[in-house]
Amino acid sequence: MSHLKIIIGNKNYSSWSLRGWLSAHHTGLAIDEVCLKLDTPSFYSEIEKYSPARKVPTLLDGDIAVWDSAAIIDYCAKIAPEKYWWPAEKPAYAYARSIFGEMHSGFPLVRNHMPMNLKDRWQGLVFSKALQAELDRIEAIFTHARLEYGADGAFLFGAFSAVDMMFAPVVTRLETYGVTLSATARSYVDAILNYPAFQVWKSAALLESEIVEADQLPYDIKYLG
Ligand SMILES: N[C@@H](CCC(=O)N[C@@H](CS)C(=O)NCC(=O)O)C(=O)O
Repeated sequence: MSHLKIIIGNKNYSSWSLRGWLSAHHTGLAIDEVCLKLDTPSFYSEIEKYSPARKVPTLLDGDIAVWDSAAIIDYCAKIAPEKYWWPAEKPAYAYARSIFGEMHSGFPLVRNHMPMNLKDRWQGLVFSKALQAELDRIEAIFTHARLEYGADGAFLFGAFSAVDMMFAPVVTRLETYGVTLSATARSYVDAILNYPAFQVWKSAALLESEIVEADQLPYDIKYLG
């Protein structure tokens, strides 16, 4: 039986960690958790003990280390194959794999200009054209997946899957930065925000006291509120 340990960053800020943590929890296996504080001198001396990439999240399964959030999701699917990770039908699977990869390697403006911060909340923001185009693409992805493949549940492919783990951090950003969404995309965002495992993560995030990022808007966003 696997004994998992997940090394993560601050729950309020570490978007990549959220993915790894959700996937570890999805296995249903017992998990120990080590939370390293981002942007502190001890982060690097500590993370070196666990990960050659020196980044969170890193998953340990006994003496096996897996780093990178997508690799962790993949590994968790391998050790808990009885859980739902991917849709079975070829068209849904192809779309799921494609948007999973698109999220992992894309959306640079959303990543850089809309940092995850679960304690923050904005309304009345206007985004640059380029940033808005990325947000529109995310909304289109949510809408297509929900309408084509999501009928069996509230998530992109029905029940909570690997793809929802991948998109969960971006969902929190849509909420934090008050992005206006269609009813279909909004219902998906609400499903993630109300998902019990995410609620556990968020409750812990709200108790954290560290401030990692300055509370100011990046240049790709204007506040008109
Ligand atoms: N591609 C990696 C990125 C991981 C990553 O950049 N993690 C950040 C925290 S959210 C980190 O460890 N930052 C510390 C640093 O880069 O010094 C993944 O998907 O896990």
